[in-house]
Amino acid sequence: MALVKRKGITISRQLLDDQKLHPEATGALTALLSDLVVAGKIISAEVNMAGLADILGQSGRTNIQGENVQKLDVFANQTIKRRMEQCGHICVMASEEEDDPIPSLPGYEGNYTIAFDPLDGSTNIDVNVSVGTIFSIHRRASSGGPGTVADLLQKGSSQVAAGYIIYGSSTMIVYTTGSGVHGFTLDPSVGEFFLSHPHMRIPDASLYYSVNEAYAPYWFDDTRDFVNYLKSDANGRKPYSARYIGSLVSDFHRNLVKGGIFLYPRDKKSSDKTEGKLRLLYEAAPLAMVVEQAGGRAVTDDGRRILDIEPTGLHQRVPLIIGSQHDVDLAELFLRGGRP
Ligand code: P6P
Repeated sequence: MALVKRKGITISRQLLDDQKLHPEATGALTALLSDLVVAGKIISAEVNMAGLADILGQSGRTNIQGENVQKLDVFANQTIKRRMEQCGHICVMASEEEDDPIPSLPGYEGNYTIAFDPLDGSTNIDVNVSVGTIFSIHRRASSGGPGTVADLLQKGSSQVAAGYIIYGSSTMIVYTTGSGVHGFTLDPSVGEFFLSHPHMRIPDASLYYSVNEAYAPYWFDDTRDFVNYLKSDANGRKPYSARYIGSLVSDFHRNLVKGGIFLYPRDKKSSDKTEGKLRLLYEAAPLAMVVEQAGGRAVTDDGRRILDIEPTGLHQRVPLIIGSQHDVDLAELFLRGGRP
C-alpha cells in the first residue's frame, strides 16, 4: 500500500497558528471553527454513504428559494445547526435552508454569527457530482444576549473567517481568517484533516470559464461579447475551455486551484432573478473573501466589489463574477462597454 504522506499539520494546529497572529484572540473563533470541522466530518461521512443509505432524493419540501429540498440538505442543515447552536460562540445563524434567523440555545450565545449554505449544489448528489458547504463568520454587532438580523446583515469586508467544505473525490476544507487561504484534506482512515494546500493562490491568468450557456439568448450584449471573446483566438490568444459543473463550490474550487473565472450574471429573462441567482450572505461574500485572500477578485456585473455590498436581506441575491484577477479585470472592461 502506498505510504500516505500526511503533512503532519492538522487543521487544529493551523487554527491555533492563525490564532497566534491575533494577540487579542481569546480562542473563541478557533473553538467555533473546530466545531464546524466536526460538522464537516459528519456531513462528509453521510454524503459519501448517500448511495447506500436511504438519504438520496428529495425530502418532499421546498425552501424559501422555491427549490426542492434534498434529504441530504436537511441532514447537513440540521448537523451544522446542532453543532453551532451549542458551541457557545454563536449568537445567531442564517441558513440557505431556513427563512428566518436561527438562534443559539439560550445561555449558549457567543460573540460571532455564522451564515451558511449547508449543501450547495445538492441536486447533483444523486448523480455523484461534488457538492459543498459554504460558511461566513462575522463578529456580532450587538452587545450581548440573543443575536439579531442586524448581526447577520454585515458587509463581506467585515467577515472574520470564511470558507467551504467540498465533498468530492476527497473531502477538503478551504478557509481563511484573513491571513491567506489554506486547504486541508480529510484522511477518512484517521478522521483528521491534514494540510494539503498551504497558502493557496489563484493563478492570475487562467484556462477556464464557467457559465451556464443555456442562458446565452438572454444575456446582455456586454456579457455575450465577453464570453465570446474568451472563446475566440482574438489577438492570437489561446481560447479558454468551458467548465461548468453546476455546483458553485466545485466550479469555484477548480478555478481557485487552476485559475479561471465563474460568472452568474443578470440576464434579460430572469424576472425572478433580477439580481442573478446566487445569494450574497452565504455564497458570494464568503467565496469573495477566499478569492481575494488568494489574489483573485469578486465583483457584480455592474462593477461593485462583492465585499463592499451592504446586505439588505438574509437571502438577497447578487450577480457574481469571481476568479483570476486578469479575467475579472477583463470582464469588467467588457461590462463597462469597453473592448480590448
Ligand atoms: P444553474 C446549485 O443549485 C447552485 O445554487 C450553485 O451551486 C450553482 O452554481 C448554480 O446553482 C447553478 O445554477 O441556473 O446554472 O442551474
